[in-house]
Amino acid sequence: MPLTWTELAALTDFNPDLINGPTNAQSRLRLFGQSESAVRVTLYRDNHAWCPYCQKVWLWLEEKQIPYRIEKVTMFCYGQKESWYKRIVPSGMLPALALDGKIITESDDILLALENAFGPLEAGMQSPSVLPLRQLERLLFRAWCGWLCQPASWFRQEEQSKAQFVGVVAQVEDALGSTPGPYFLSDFGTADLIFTPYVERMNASLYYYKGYSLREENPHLSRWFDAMESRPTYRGTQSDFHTHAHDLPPQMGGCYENGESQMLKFKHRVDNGPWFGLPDVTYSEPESSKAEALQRMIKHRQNIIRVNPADDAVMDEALRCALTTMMTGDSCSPPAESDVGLRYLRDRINVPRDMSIYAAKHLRTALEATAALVGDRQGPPIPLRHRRDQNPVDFATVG
Ligand SMILES: N[C@@H](CCC(=O)N[C@@H](CS)C(=O)NCC(=O)O)C(=O)O
Repeated sequence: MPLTWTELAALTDFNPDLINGPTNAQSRLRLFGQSESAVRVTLYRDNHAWCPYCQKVWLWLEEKQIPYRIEKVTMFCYGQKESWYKRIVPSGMLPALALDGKIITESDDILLALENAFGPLEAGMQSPSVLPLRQLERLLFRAWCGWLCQPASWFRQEEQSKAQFVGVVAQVEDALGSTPGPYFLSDFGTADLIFTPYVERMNASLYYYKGYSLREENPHLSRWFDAMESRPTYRGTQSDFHTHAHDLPPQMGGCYENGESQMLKFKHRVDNGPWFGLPDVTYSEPESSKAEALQRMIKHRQNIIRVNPADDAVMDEALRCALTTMMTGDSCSPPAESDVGLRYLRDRINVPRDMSIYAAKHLRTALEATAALVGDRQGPPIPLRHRRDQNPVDFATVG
């Protein structure tokens, strides 16, 4: 028998301090122990924490502990841009930053303005040591796009695109290997932030679409990822393989599978589990991760059940079954036919928007184990050209 919602609620006391605690995607105001009158900055970033340029600015503010507000905006690929945002930024592009009331767009210009106002994060954007690394990051980005986002054709073969990318990765390895520590320069700083968003997305997408494990095949990058994961700031913004594998196609205009056996194996694992042990995270799991997943499901359960393709009463019971399994370890048979609804939800958990990486692994695992008790049907496929299945208006009533 599944636990009731009241019984489940008694199993979690997860209640993070969103204002002064560790970096958290749900925060709307960050004070770092200062008073609200100290706030000079508002960051406009995308609702789902998918936008890589937003992640760069977000990390900078968190690392420098600058008090700021967060306003979340819809991206074109999953919904309609808010009219209040278009009045501030007519193109609708993200991120944007208000600094002392002045709006700045373009992530690099935002970082420069923040450096002017608050000082750089170690070596800054224009530093002679950072400039060549910024160029290397763009080179890596272009080589990644050339491999991931273009179909193989008579003039552009998969092997060539891969070789080009691996060649630039070798330059990144050299850059990382030339410093004694794990970071791009002797200390963590701006250069690491510049690489973070896309290297995270490369790690996920190349694993899923190409069967190539960036983090496991490159020792210096592996050490860099581990060092990044030692930082609570990065942990708070970090996504998982499942989220990126499915948020990137509409943002990038398509991601192309190579169909190789390794790729098919990796893809199957990202979609169906086991999620523990994937090279999207290596730090030790925090004790609170199951309680976190449970708290997030309890908070949003009404909307989660309403938008699910399964009947509301069926999904209510099925979800309680999965959560009961996650918290107690006991298996709980959900209603017949609930496999589709459970897998629909499994596929729409977003990291870090909804919860942190380990919380999501527990929840996906429990949803899959519970679904498997009643069937092997998958949920409706995740769209590739848009993600309007993730339109935030469906969750607008809960803060
Ligand atoms: N060069 C810009 C690029 C920003 C950019 O491409 N932002 C995308 C999201 S990642 C965007 O806002 N697209 C509009 C939308 O998707 O709604 C920067 O560095 O800020």
